Amino acid sequence: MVEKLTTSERAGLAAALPEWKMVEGRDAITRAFRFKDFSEAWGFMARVALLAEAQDHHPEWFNVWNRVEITLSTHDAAGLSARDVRLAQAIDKIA
Ligand code: HBI
Repeated sequence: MVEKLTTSERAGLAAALPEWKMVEGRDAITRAFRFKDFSEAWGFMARVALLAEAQDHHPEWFNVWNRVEITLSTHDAAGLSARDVRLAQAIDKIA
């Protein structure tokens, strides 16, 4: 069982992940990305997919042409965990 983030860990989220927002009504974080075109968006998604697979932690995502929206939550924890923070930070490096 994966542990959810503690209250004090959550207090540091805005500083650690300034581009990510809490999803309303859900213990999850989300970020929207916009690229030049579909090819760039898909290239980004391919890189995130490999990263996610390597971390055994997978995003919920949505793509239309040059837009990609990613939502992260840990199903095994029924909420946000350190795994989400780790993946979000790695995604930020790719973007
Ligand atoms: N991805 N976002 C997310 N949350 C999980 O709990 C999760 C996952 N990918 C794989 C995974 N868990 C495995 O540990 C198994 O539970 C399938």
